[in-house]
Amino acid sequence: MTGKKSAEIVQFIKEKHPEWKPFENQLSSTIELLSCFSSSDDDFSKFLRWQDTFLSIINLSKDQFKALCRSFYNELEESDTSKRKLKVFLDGGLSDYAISLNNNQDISKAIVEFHSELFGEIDQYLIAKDIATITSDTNQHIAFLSQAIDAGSKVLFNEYVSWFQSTLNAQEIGTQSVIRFLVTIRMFHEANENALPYIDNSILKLIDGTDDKPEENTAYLNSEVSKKYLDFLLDGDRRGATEFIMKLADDGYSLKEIYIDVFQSSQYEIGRLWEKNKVSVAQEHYCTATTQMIMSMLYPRLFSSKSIGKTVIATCVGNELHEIGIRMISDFMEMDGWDTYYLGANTPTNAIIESIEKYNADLLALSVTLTPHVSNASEIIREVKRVHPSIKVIVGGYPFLQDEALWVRIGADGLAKSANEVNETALAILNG
Ligand code: B12
Repeated sequence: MTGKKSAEIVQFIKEKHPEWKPFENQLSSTIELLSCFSSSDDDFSKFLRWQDTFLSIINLSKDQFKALCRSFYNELEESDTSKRKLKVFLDGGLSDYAISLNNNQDISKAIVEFHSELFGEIDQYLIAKDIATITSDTNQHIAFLSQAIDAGSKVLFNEYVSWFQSTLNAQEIGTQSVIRFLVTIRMFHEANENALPYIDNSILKLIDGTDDKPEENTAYLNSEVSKKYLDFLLDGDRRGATEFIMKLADDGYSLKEIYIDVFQSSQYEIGRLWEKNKVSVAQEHYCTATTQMIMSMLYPRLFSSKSIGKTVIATCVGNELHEIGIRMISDFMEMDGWDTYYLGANTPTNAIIESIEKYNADLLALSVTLTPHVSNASEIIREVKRVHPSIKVIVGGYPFLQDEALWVRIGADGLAKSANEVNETALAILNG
C-alpha cells in the first residue's frame, strides 16, 4: 500500500517496530491483502467496510490492526496517498456490511454486483470480461465451491480454486483476482460457520503461494502412440486418427491399452491444454467427438467370450455430460465377462432403479466428473439402496481422484480410479 513491495514493508516494520515481531506471519498476509484491496485511491474506503472479515482471516484483533496502521501512518510522507486513506480508517470511518440472501441465484447476482462495485476499476479479471461472462463464471464457482463444502471436502474446494487460478493465470490474469473473489464470497458467508474455514484456508494458501500449480505437466502423454494420436486430433485429421487406431488394433495393441494409454491420456491432455488456454472449446469438442466415434468403431471387437454371470448398470449422475469415463468402465467390464447395461449421461434416478430391477443387477457403477454432481451421486445411492438394499455401488471420476476418501462419505461401496482397476475392485465388493 505504500508503493513498496510487501517483503520490504515487512522488513521495515520489523526494523522500526519490534513490537510487531511476534506477528511476523500475519504481517506478510496483512500487507499482501492490503495491497490487494487498496491499489486504487477510492478502494481503501471500500476495504474499510469489511475489514472485520479480513482481520478474522489473518487472526489479528481490530485493536492490533489499528495499532499496526498507526505505525504505518507515522512513517508515511504527507504526499503519500495511503496516508490519507489510513487517516479515514484511524478516524473510525467504518461501517458494517451485512447482506443476507437465501438462494444461490440471488447470491451469485449479488456477489457479481458487489464484486464489481469493489474492484471493477482495478481488477484485471473484471476489466477483461463482460458482465454476462462474469455472472455465468460466478454461478459455476458458487456451484462448485458450495458443493465441495457440502461434501465436506477441503481438497475439492482447494482443487477448484486452484483450477480457477490456473485458468486465469493462463489468460495473463493474476492470482490477486482469485483472492479478491474469495474475499467477496466470504462476506456472503460470514454467518455460515461451516463455510468460513474452507474460504479462509484457501485465501491464505493463495497469499502464501503454497497453492501454485506446477508450470507445465505433460505427463499425461506417456507414450509415442498417444502423442501421435493427439497430433492427428489437434491437426483436425479425423481420418488419420481413425486409421492410426485401427492399425494399432490390427497390430496387436489390446483394446485396454488403446483405451487407457491413448484415449484416456489424450483426453486428460486436451483438458490440461484447454485449462491453459492452449486449445479452444471447439478443438476440445472435435477431439472428444472423434475419440467417441473411434470407440464406437472398436465396439464390435470388445465382447468377451465367457460370461462371469454378473450384471452391472453403468451410468453418469445428474446433468453430468462427461461420459467417456463411464463408457470405458462399461467396455472394460464387458471385456472381463460382465453383462453390462450402459445408460450414458443424464439418467433420472427412477430409470436407474427400474434398470436394476429389470436386469437383476448385482452392481451399480456411477460416474461423477464435476463436483456439483457429487450430491446427485450421494442421493442416488441413498435412494437406490432404500429400494434395493442388497445392491452394491461402485463410483469413480474426477472428484474421487482428487479426494480419495470421498466415496466413503457419500455411501458408496468402493472406488476404482481407472478402468484398469474396476474388475478387481468390483469383484472384491461383491464378494464382501
Ligand atoms: C471432454 C470433456 C468435456 C466434454 C464431455 C463430452 C463427453 N461426451 O463426454 C464437454 C464439452 C461436454 C465438457 C463440458 C464441461 N467441462 Co469438461 N472436460 C472434458 C475433458 C477434456 C475430458 C473428459 C474425458 O473424456 N476424460 C477421459 C476419461 C476416460 O477419464 P475419466 O473421466 O477420468 O474416467 C476414468 C477414471 O476417472 C475412472 N472413472 C470415471 N468414471 C468412473 C465411474 C466408475 C464407476 C468407476 C469405477 C471409475 C470411473 O475410470 C475412467 C477410465 O479409466 C476433461 C479433462 C479431464 N482431465 O478429464 C474436462 C474437464 C473434466 N471439464 C471441465 C469443465 C470445467 C467443464 C465445464 C464445466 C466447462 C464449462 N464451463 O462449460 C463443462 C461442464 C458440462 C457438464 N454439465 O457436464 C474441467 C473440470 C475442472 C474441475 N476442477 O472440476 C476439466 C477437468 C477440464 C480442465 N482441466 O479444466 N467437458
